[in-house]
Amino acid sequence: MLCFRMLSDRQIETYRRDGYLVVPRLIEGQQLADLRALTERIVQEARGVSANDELYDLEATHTAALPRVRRLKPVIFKRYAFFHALARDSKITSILAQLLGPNIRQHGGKLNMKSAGYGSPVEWHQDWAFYPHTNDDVLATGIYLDDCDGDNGPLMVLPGTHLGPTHDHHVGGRFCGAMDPATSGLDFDKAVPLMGPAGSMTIHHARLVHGSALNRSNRQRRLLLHEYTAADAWPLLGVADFTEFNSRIVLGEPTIEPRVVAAPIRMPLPPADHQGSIYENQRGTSRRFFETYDERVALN
Ligand SMILES: O=C(O)CCC(=O)C(=O)O
Repeated sequence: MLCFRMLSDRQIETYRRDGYLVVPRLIEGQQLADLRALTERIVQEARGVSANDELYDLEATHTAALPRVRRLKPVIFKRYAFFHALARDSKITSILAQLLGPNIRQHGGKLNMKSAGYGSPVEWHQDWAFYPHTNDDVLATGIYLDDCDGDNGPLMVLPGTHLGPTHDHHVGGRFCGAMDPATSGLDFDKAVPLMGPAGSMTIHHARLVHGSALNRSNRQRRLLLHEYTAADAWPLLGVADFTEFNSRIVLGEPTIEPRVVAAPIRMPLPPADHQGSIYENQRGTSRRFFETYDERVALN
């Protein structure tokens, strides 16, 4: 008999109140080894790639000879059976069902690398600012491929902010995918790092303010992010391909009856000057919170 890890009532209450959870060691053994091996193979295949493409988002210091990959893009879920299956794994969906209900769609996802010594920071933001929906039963999970502690760039969250406003993620009238830390009115000293051994899964609500710092350690930190919605949460930016939209149902059934629940919305329009991954979008930011690799090198 298959036996799934379930959240306790207390964990569900904590998620509703604080907007996040960590489930330690959800992915283990051969499955974790396969995840790491496939990721390493895809990163090695970036040798010879000289610019960002459909699969790779590259560090500014990447060269074709010395591959430095910052992110594997959402196409991994279509191109690799392993990633497709993991996003639907019942170990994950049985937990999601407790938070989102019995019908769930994968919105997207990616695998963020934070390479040892230089892995890029991600500025404070709310995922909701990128993909508002008709209701906010929307969250992201993150599976750590490596042990993650305070030194190798853990995902950091500001508890309870999923119940507050949707912050301005625009600069000069264009979306930039990052909040201005100086005008947000938030106390970033209250940020909580989400840490755990490899295979642990973080969960954060789409409206929760989060970000992560430069990796200053000599250990990499890779995080496989899956974005999920209740099936009746429909994206306000629209559905381009209905068959493809329904192909992303990971649990239960699709619906053509979106549930509409009021939540603060700002549309991510007009699009960012540097449209692409969050790292590209955030190049438009006027004020940064986290130190960048270049700043660190200049200081030393
Ligand atoms: O990789 C990280 O630490 C944060 C990633 C994130 O928040 C995002 O890509 O939306």
